Amino acid sequence: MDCRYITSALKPEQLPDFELPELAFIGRSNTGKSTLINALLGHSKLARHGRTPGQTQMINFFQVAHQLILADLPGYGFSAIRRDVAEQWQPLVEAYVRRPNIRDFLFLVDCRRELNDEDWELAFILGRNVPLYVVLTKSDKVAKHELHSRIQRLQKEIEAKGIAVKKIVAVSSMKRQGLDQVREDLFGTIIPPR
Ligand SMILES: Nc1nc2c(ncn2[C@@H]2O[C@H](COP(=O)(O)OP(=O)(O)O)[C@@H](O)[C@H]2O)c(=O)[nH]1
Ligand SMILES: [Mg+2]
Repeated sequence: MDCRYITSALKPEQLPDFELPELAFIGRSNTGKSTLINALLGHSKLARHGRTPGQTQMINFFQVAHQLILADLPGYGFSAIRRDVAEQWQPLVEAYVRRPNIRDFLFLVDCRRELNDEDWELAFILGRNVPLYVVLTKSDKVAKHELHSRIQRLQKEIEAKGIAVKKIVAVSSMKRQGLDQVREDLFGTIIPPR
């Protein structure tokens, strides 16, 4: 299957226009966005794993099988550490989310974390465009029953906030769990190799 890196955008004016449908991977730094993109595509290092969270404030675009665009968005949640970096994030992401070819937002949350005000604010903004596809990452880090109650609790919290959600799924890129579900829900006819 043909998967390739297309381009990166550092500034709003560098955002490309695509005709193809696009899936946006968005979440805090270190939630596993890049690892999930690689795992979904059966690729070991197409999207780069960040060693230094918050350093690269770029959106990286990948094309899959000439049919789909995947966008790896820069993480957030480090404003206390690097104010200058955080200030680049907002205008870029605000311009990004308005692009009409975005089909789904994959909102990634580490399954061991609670959402804070910053997460809720973003979820609200994203959910206004398209119902969110919520992905609880690193499911290998918690017991099954814990994961189950985490999903149920999150579902209630999201409903209470009035945020539109398509689905909540749990994945482990490391143990390769939940990946088939995500592909089935969002990849359409594209079937990447196992
Ligand atoms: N245990 C576990 N670790 C993971 C998983 N996915 C990613 N990680 C680790 O989490 C860290 C951050 O991952 P990365 O993909 O760079 O996160 P990003 O900043 O959101 O792109 C890395 O050390 C990964 O190896 C997973 O499914 N399970
Ligand atoms: Mg990354």
